[in-house]
Amino acid sequence: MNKINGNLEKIVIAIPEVAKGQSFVGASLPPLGVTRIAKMARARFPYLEVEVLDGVQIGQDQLRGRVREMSSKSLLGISAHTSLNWTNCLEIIEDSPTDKIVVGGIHAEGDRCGKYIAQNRGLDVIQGQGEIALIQYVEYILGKRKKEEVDNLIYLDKNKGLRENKISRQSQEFFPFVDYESFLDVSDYSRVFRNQFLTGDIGFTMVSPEGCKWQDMNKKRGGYCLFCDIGTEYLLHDPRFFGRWIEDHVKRYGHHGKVFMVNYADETTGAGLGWWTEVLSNMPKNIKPHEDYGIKIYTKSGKGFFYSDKLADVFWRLGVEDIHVGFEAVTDEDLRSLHKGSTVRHHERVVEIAKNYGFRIIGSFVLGAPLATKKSLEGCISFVDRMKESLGDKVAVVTGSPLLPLPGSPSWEMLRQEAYHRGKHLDLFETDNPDLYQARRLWYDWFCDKLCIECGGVDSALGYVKEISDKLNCMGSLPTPENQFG
Ligand code: B12
Ligand code: SF4
Repeated sequence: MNKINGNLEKIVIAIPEVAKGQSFVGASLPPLGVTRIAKMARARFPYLEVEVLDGVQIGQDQLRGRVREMSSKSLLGISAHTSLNWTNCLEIIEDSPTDKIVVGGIHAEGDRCGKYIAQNRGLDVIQGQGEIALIQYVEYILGKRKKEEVDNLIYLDKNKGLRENKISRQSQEFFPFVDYESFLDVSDYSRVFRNQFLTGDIGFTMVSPEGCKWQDMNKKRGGYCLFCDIGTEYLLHDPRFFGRWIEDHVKRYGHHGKVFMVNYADETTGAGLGWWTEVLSNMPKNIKPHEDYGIKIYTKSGKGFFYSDKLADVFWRLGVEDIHVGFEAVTDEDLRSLHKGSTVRHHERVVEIAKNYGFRIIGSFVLGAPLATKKSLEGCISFVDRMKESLGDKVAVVTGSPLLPLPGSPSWEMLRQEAYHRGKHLDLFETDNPDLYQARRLWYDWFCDKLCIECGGVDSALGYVKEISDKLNCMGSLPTPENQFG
């Protein structure tokens, strides 16, 4: 349990790297979320030292060493930024010389694993946005606020009862832009970035609204991609914000070369032509698209999502160069079963548009739709072949990943229900540290029946999927980044 004593000198926010299956290659993008909470904490408590340790950048071993050196007068903030780094988070927590610990990040959302983290390990958890919640938590540590007054906090009360405080959420433009350089050496990120596939010298995450527009638009029709766990209500930005964000980063980091904004916004693509036209008309005139900066966007195919020439034209004029398309599957049956809301015709339309405007494509596939067949998976390879015939080297990167059910996603929920129905493997769902590779195996066993029958069992089906995945990963003109989960 945390000690409240006002005896606090330092706040350290640590991001452990992903635990399994990833060879350490260094990070290409500095972390937006934790650097922003660190900036806000520093502004609020100028007398405290605030440090960010990015284990994705320095590696887990070095991170462990740095945490061991911390004093007991520090607060350790742990970022469980994916369910896949939780094992490494636990390792860091075990080593911690301080008992003032708070956990945040995607994996620590209440309905994913946050409640289990508080209940089973007695740790304090901040779910959702951390900017204001961390400040309130530090005030609690300093004895200036009660625990029940810390927004977004999940914790155990004196009687070991689970408490979940109210969740508050702000639109992103409420927060300041991040000056990464006052926390991290961005030239280290830039070095890795240049070696990777993106068109620019230095890259930054630019998350536009949070949540997913596609989910919100399709709530009534059950739109929520089977493998995705974003699941937050969508907040649409003020379109003037977009240009200001880019301008800020060009000014701040332009001395490193061409700035590349990586806009994780398949949701924003769904905001439609009107919204994007407003973004374009509000772009500052002193920064030049394709020269001072470029943009990569994440999108899916489908009406409203990268479908019309008009929208593509706006994107090009805004500076978009790379398009990451979540194709996921190439038969209408598989796409339907993944709740993707796209058809093969929509995929073909994306290729046409990329050809017309010269966008580079990064295409991803999820291999494990319910009732997928050998033929439907092999189709992904012929689809990429056809795309290459049309776009040549502009098919920059291709990735094929076996479906991994993540806590909080619809596929996880299907698995949980099936487990209860069968009365098997229930323990997988009653922990904060589920074995995700076992979950994947069960997914194929219970839901990919056709593939398992064709291949002669779940192990051979998984072997076959790996074969297709390996082939796809070699099909782009540039090397596939190593952190794809095979
Ligand atoms: C940008 C991004 C990346 C970038 C990260 C760049 C970087 N250095 O930041 C890259 C491309 C590298 C990446 C890689 C991966 N990612 Co990613 N990524 C995202 C994305 C799109 C946005 C994250 C973001 O910046 N959000 C905005 C910031 C402001 O929020 P945030 O980071 O969540 O942080 C806030 C809170 O969570 C909280 N918080 C976070 N940490 C802490 C710590 C403390 C102490 C506190 C108090 C609060 C707190 O406060 C922050 C501010 O509000 C999310 C999807 C999404 N919309 O969130 C997926 C997402 C996080 N990624 C995901 C995954 C799976 C991965 C990979 C494992 C993919 C893969 N197969 O390789 C890798 C892991 C890489 C690694 N080595 O660790 C999943 C995680 C799902 C899960 N349950 O595990 C997500 C949710 C997407 C999805 N649904 O699939 N990713
Ligand atoms: S994968 Fe699907 S549910 Fe997830 S953010 Fe993209 S469109 Fe939305």
